[in-house]
Amino acid sequence: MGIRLVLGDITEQRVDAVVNAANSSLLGGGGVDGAIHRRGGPEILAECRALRAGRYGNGLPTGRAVATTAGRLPARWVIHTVGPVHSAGHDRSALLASCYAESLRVADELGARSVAFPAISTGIYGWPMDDGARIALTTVRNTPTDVRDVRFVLFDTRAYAVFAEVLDGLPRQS
Ligand code: AR6
Repeated sequence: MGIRLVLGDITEQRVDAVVNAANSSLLGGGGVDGAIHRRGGPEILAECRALRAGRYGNGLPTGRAVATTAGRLPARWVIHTVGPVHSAGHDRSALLASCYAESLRVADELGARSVAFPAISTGIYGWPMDDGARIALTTVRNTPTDVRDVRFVLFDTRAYAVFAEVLDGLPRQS
């Protein structure tokens, strides 16, 4: 599997699946979530509402992932995952790692070969970028998957530089 870093907007990525940094309600929000629903149109929200009316009546738990259509985005699916809110007192890293691993598991179920990830939890949910990048890159590198192309889409040059430094420091793949 190849990992690439891209500076840009995740809603513009031509990939099989785009991952959304959602919240448990699945009903939208700000940041990546707001951008995906705005650009993707109402079909995505309609499927999210259907999930809430069915399997996820109590919302999507933190660390889990579920797929919908990508609506008008240049992708086939949106994989919604719920990152943990950063906490100075509690180590929630395993939940953040789970977002990446579960998203890849859902991508495999869909048959997706290319997936674009945002830096989950590093915006409104307050996760420090360097730690968020380390968890993102090590989890994706170590998760067995049929996905061939994993793209991290970073919104600004600082996030891109942090991801690039962490990626450079990872042990080479065997
Ligand atoms: N493309 C790529 N990256 C982006 C984009 C974009 N269009 N927009 C923001 N980012 P956030 P979270 C970056 O806040 O921290 C929502 O309200 C951003 O700079 O989108 O997981 C949800 O509904 C940051 O580095 O997600 C939840 O309530 C990263 O994406 C909550 O926010 C993630 O920022 C989730 O918070």
